[in-house]
Amino acid sequence: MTNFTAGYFTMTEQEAVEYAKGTLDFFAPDAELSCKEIGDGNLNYVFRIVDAHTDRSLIIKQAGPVARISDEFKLSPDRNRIEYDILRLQGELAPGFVPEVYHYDPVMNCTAMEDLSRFQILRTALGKHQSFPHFADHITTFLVNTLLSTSDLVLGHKEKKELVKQFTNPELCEITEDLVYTEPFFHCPRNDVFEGTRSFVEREVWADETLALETAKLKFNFLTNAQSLLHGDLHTGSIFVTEDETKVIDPEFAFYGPAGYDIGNVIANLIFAYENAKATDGTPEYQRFLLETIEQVVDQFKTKFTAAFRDQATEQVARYEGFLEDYLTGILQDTAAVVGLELCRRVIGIAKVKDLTDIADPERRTTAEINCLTLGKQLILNRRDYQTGDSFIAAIKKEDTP
Ligand code: SR1
Ligand code: MG
Repeated sequence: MTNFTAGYFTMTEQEAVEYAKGTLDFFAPDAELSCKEIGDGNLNYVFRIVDAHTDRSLIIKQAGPVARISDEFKLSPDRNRIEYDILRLQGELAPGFVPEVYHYDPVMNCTAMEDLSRFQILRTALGKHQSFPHFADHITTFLVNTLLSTSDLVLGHKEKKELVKQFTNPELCEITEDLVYTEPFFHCPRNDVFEGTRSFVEREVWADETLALETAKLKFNFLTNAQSLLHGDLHTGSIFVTEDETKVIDPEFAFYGPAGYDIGNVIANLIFAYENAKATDGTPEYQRFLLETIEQVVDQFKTKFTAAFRDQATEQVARYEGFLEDYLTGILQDTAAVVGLELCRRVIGIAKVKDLTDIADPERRTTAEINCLTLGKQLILNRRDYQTGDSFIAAIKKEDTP
């Protein structure tokens, strides 16, 4: 019998079955359990456990001591506590948009949660050129509900500061500070640039001092602007979809930061899907679906945020004439900048996206990557110019090659 209470170790599939049987009040005593480790992210082990008698299943997600992508990243397994806490909070703020969590274990640093196997990862589905007409509506509801409700606009300021403490996440934030805001913008040894794209990066990114200065300003915004409780890593690999439902997973990077960080990640990763679609001969209808979704994410976020603010804001001074407009302008400006940063970092930095790396033809991959970098620079440098969905679309279409 394995002892799961004496100290932390990373589980094998067999130990995960034993853990589920002995520790979780989920399966019947006569359950016939099997397990497969299905994690394909950078940081964790994900065990799917199924009872052959009933087909009931659950997920045990265990934080590993180092990142799977590289053991240079040493990470506190406490991120699993953060993930459990925020999934419960997001489940209250945005019901139906996150998996149900059943159990958290601070010794084994694992969380048991709902199995979403009937869903697909959005990045994978978009790679197969599948459309999700309700996605913009769903994700903007999730964004508004989580970002507005955790801000000083709505929460009492002492209550908000308690949440800031609870979700202080220095190690995971450091990864973002390094991989998103710093390393891509100088010749850092950890970068990983595709050969065809390299000369463009050297000339247009690493040699651009104006760009470097703007990224420095943005990094300090990320470090200091405790505006909303963020998901912190809201790319299309952190989103599960069916035709009718959307669930946001993997919030282990959660912390208090600029609201535009989450919105910008969603948009940038839809742009990766768009670049992939162009490079892999996605139909015009499919490309149009992606552009319309991007436009709707921006515009529906603004509309829903405005309505929810009018309904929920409790801070007296936030209701002064013009305040909401100024606040939203700031969020959209941060959004545009983060779209730009994410577009650049996934091309230049160590953490890649399949949308680009799966483009088999080297010339097409280079074109897609250079489009991302050109657009990324434009959005970082001119972030004040992107306040509407159609302004984002105009910028994206400018990079379209004939
Ligand atoms: C070391 S972790 C690399 C990346 O994977 C995560 O999903 C985050 O996006 C992070 O930047
Ligand atoms: Mg993740």
